[in-house]
Amino acid sequence: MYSVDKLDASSFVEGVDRVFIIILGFSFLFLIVLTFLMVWFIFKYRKSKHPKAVQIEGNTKLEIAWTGGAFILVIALFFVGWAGYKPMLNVPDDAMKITAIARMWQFNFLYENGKMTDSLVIPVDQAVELDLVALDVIHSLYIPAFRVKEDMVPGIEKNMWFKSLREGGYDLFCAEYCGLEHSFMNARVRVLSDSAYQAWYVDTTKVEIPTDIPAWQAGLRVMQKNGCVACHTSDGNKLVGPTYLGVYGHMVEVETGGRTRQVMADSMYIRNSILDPGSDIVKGYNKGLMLSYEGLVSDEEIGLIIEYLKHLNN
Ligand code: HEC
Ligand SMILES: [Cu+2]
Repeated sequence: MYSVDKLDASSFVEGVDRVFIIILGFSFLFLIVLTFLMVWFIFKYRKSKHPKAVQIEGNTKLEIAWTGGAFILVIALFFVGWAGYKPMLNVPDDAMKITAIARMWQFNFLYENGKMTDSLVIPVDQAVELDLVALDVIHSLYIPAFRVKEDMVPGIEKNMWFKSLREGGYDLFCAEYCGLEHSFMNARVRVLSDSAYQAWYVDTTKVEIPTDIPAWQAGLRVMQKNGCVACHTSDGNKLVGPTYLGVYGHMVEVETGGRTRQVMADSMYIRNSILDPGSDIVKGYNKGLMLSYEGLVSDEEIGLIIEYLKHLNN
């Protein structure tokens, strides 16, 4: 079923929208008043009525009025904005903790019971605190429907919190340009009823891999889910990383601890490339771009990835 996301789904919506609407209102007001004055002055002081230019020296009262007026307006707007912003700074004590992990170009969410997902699943009416971890470069976690956005900076501990008031699905974006596939770095927020959330949370079985499709297709699914396809193609083109085409079962030139050597790309090598990508660096590529998938991709899933790589060579 097709439905458009609702755009007001957290307790911050009111405070943020209020200041937005007020500023927008003043912007329109000034647009109309200034445009009117401009047109009116053009008409009033046109050349045929005033052939000789006159120097006007200024008007102290007027200047005090608009300086003072603008000052009061801006300070008032500050306090309206502050009222909307302040609740975001105070994380409630009963907030549920989830760790958000960003890497080029994917989000993952780690729950307190060890569950890991690529969409953020939370219960409705419950304060949620996200610990923000960036593994490689600066990202930014943005959920428009919740009116929250916070940068994720490698090496700096940051957090954010929110409380969703409405069940449903919402978009989550990376809002900081973080490289080639930045525009595809997004995820979904799923807000569930309390009981649905509890049922989901206690189910710690690994994400089901469909068994009714060939292993190589399941392997491709695993790679799509983990964002591998952002850096690797299957058609022979270089992206951030080498193509998967023709890798399996062939010799690869890699740099291991500063020494160049040839290795056979067998199952061991593929497994090692996924769990410890920094040990063998494929010649012509940079170290440190691909991060370890230890804990994210299971042995079984690596098996399926290998089936896919084998399949590519047939
Ligand atoms: C941010 C980009 C990026 C992502 C995401 C990424 N990789 Fe890589 N990958 C690279 C780069 C760069 C290299 C080459 C340097 C190296 O060997 O570490 C590489 C190397 C590899 C190799 C060795 C290829 C060869 O030609 O010898 C394999 C296999 C591999 N990646 C699999 C994966 C899998 C599976 C995933 C997802 C679970 C993945 N990669 C996600 C960038 C990425
Ligand atoms: Cu990003």
